[in-house]
Amino acid sequence: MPTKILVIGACGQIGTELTMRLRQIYGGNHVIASDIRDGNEEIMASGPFETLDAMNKSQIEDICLHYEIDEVYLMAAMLSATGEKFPKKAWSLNMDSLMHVLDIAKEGKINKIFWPSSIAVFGPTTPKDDTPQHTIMEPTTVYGISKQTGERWCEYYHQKYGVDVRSIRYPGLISWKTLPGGGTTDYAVDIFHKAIEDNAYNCFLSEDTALPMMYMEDAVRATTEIMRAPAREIKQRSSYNLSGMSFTPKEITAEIQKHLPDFTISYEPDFRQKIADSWPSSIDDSHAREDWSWKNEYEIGNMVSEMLSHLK
Ligand code: AKB
Repeated sequence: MPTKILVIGACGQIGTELTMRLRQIYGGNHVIASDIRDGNEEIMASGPFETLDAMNKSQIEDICLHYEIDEVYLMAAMLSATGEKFPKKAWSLNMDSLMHVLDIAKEGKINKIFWPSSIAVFGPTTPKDDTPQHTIMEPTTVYGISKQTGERWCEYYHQKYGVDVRSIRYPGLISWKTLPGGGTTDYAVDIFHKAIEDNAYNCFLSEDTALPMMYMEDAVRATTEIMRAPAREIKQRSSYNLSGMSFTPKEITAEIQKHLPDFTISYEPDFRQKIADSWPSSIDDSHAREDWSWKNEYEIGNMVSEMLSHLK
């Protein structure tokens, strides 16, 4: 029997591209897209779609049973910046949805889960450069606290109940196809749109704020690779550090100026600066490289060229 997949949060930044890739791999009818709102035309036309509230366990369960789902990718979440505005909502959405899916797996109704964690699990007391897999984790955002708690639950459900749950700590993700919503790393996508529309960008982070980032192609490939790896290779059942590239607003500006010499940037840091300052500048992902052969393909140079050529 071919694998049947449910993507929860299929219409968000990662969900949209991940769903399309999964449909290429497994076939449109084997990948059920679901979200609280409708998606773009591609998502709606390329396979089944279900309206689903990720906080409603019986809705998730009904869809899993109806479609005989094997794997759930839980992509619904409230990100760091929006989470600071709605802390209780962020906590409920991020935690309830995860606990529902873990419980459905524990009850034997699905076989495998992908759940995204984030570099937001780290905090100001974490070593900033080449942040190791195992280190101090004292996150200061609600989003980060929910991701760190989620990691503990994933490991617990794996050790105690044998649930096959796999996870990646995504850095900031950059894509030309989908827009991010409510994150601190969003500037790294906004900057391309503004560079093309206005030749100028007013950045909400300061020029020297280095953050870990990744091109969406790499992130989607990492996600499908970790899920297809043999279970014995997945040694971290909390979540894996994953690295693509690291840059500051000043560095990405210089790279964009190689293509658009008249592009200018100004800086007006807002509340997101404090969040960014609490996160790592770069990530050591040697465990992912050793355990399931992760390797990034995109650095800042080829990422910027691709972004601009697609958006122009
Ligand atoms: C955010 O900025 O909140 C996210 C993340 C790093 O998880 N992109």
